[in-house]
Amino acid sequence: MRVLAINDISCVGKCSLTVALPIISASGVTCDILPTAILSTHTGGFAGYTFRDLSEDIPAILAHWKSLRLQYDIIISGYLGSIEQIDMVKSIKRDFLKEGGLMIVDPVMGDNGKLYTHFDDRFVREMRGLCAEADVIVPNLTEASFLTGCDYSSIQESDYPALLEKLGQFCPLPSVTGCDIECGGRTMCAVFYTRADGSAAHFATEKIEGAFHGAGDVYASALVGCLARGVDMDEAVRIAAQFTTESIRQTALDGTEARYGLNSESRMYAYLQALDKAARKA
Ligand code: PXL
Repeated sequence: MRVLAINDISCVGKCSLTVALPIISASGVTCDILPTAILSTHTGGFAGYTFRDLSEDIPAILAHWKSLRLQYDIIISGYLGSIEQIDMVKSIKRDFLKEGGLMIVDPVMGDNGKLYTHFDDRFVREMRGLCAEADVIVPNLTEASFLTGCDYSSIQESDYPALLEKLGQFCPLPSVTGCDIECGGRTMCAVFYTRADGSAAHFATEKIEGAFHGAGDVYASALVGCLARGVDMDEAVRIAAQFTTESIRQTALDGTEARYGLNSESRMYAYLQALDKAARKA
C-alpha cells in the first residue's frame, strides 16, 4: 500500500507534512511526500515566517517519478499555496493514482470562520473544483461553510446534515470536522460524515475548550492511515477522531502553546493499537 501526501513542510508548528508523514507511515504503509512549500513555521499565529513556494520544482519531481512508473493507492492533498498548485494536484491524480485508488482532499483554507492568510474567494472556488475530483474530503466547519457558501456564523447544530448533503453534491464521501453538538447537557465535538452506501452518520468525542492548531492535520492523517489499512469509514472516523481528541487532551494537559501544534506523539501508541485491532477485523 503506497500513499502520497501532498502538503507543505512547516518546519515548526506540527502541521501538514511533519504530522502526515509520521502518522501515515506509523500506520504501517509507505508514505511518499510531495512538499508544496517550505515555511519556517505555519502561517497561523507566528509573525515573520519564511515561505518558499516549491511549485517550480514540482514538474521535474513528477517527471522523475513518471520514469519510475510510480502509482499510488491513496493520494491525500493538504495545504496548497496557489491556484497553480491546485491544478498540479488535479494532474497528479490523473497521472499517479491507481485505477480504483482513493483521492482524499483536505481543503485547508481556514478555521474559526475565517480564511487563513494568502487565501481568497477565487482560491475557494478553485478548491471546490478540486474537491469535486476527490472521493473523500475532510473540511472543518469553516472550510465546509466556504465550500458550500453557507454563512458560518449562523450555522446551528440542526444545519449539519444539510451541510453534509450540500458537500455530497460534489464529492461522494464528504465529512465535516469540528461540529459542536449538545448531548445530555454537555457540548461534544463531532465529525459528520457520509458512508459508502450514501447514508449519513456522525461520531462525537468530548469537547476540550480552546483553539488547537494542527488538529485537522492529525485527524486527516489518521483517517488516511486507517483507510490505507482497509478499515471501513465508520471505524476509521472513530479511531481518527479519538486519536485527535486524545492529542488535544494531552496538549491541554501539557499547557504548551496552541500555535506549536498538538502533542500527539505520546498518544500514537494507543492510536496504533486501536488501528491494529480494527485492521485485523477488516
Ligand atoms: O494546519 C493547516 C496549515 C498547514 N500549512 C500551513 C498553515 C496551516 C494553517 O495555518 O499555515 C502553512
